[in-house]
Amino acid sequence: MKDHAAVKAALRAMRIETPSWAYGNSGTRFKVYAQAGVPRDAYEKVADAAMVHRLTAAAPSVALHIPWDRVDDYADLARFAADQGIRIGAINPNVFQENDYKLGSVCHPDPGVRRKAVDHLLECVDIMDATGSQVLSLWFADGTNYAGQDSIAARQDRLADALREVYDRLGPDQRMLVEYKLFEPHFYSMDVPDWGTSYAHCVALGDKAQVLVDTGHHAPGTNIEFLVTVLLRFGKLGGFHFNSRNYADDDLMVGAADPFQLFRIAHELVRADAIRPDSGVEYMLDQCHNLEAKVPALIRSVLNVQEAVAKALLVDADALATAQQAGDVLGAHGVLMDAFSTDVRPLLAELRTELGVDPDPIAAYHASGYQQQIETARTGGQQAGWGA
Ligand code: LRH
Ligand code: MN
Ligand code: MN
Repeated sequence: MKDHAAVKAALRAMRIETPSWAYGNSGTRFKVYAQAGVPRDAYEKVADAAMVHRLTAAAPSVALHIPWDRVDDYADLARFAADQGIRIGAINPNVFQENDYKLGSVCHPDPGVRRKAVDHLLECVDIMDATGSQVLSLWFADGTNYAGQDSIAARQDRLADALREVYDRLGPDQRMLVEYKLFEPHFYSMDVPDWGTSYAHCVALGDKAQVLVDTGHHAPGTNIEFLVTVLLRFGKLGGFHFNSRNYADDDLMVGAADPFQLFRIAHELVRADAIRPDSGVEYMLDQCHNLEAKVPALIRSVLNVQEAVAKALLVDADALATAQQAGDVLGAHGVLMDAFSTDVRPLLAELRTELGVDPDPIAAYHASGYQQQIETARTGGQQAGWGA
């Protein structure tokens, strides 16, 4: 049996970043559902993120999406976050929601549109400087719908040029993470469809460029823990956008559909000692909560990640190595399954008590009166940014 104190120490150090956009109203392609009490601006999103951190002691930063979270004074927003006990995490530029970007952003055939997109990315590095953020989180909706619509090769060249210009603008402590996505919004070709494309561009750029794995962005059946392991091996895993999927980019609560997949990913991360905050791997959520209340959904998501990681930390690495070495297939698999089958909730409750937070953060949220408070105080909440 693994030493519980060591497991708790690792969990105590682990940080999970929540996304500002998960606090806003969202929906499906067909309808955005307004909820009472959702934030009206970036400050209120930061306040909600701080509430998640107060209750979990595990989510000390919030990612921003620009321009969804545009404010007059980013240093002031960072100060507000610090007053609330959290900090600004990754900055996510948005180059997918203007008419100009219909045919792409940094890969657009028109150099004028490309210039506009790159200028926005550079502006986001300025926002990193102002907020103290060290992570630029890039995702491009660029692609084509029809064979022959544009040159795939030329688009790769344009992508490389844009990434290079932004990379060269990064400060010494700043990194760029390049996210990929199999399909959507484009259906014939995406310009960064997979981790291989992202990896190749990051290698060409240098050490400050790494791959971002969004767990919802793969073909069904993709072995995500395999690609995570390969990226870790080459020092190119920059971070995650955690969420859960059944069919496509569902953006449901991490660990909801397949907690075993999350555990398998966590096992590879623990094996590589990548849970530590200084490991260089960012643990971020990328979700939207269409039906459920947002703040408790984010709390639940943080708990789901902690549960998967706790189980992974309980894997008896020596027994596993011995079984693997001996070619004991069932024995090795059994070691993993023993850990996965462990109920880690008591251990996590104990950890929370030690950290001075309620052992049941969701119950604590409902008892706190926060939901009633925001519903009374906030009217006309902001849409997360996308949707109908
Ligand atoms: C794209 C994506 C990307 C965006 C976010 C809102 O599907 O995963 O990370 O920035 O959703
Ligand atoms: Mn994402
Ligand atoms: Mn996505």
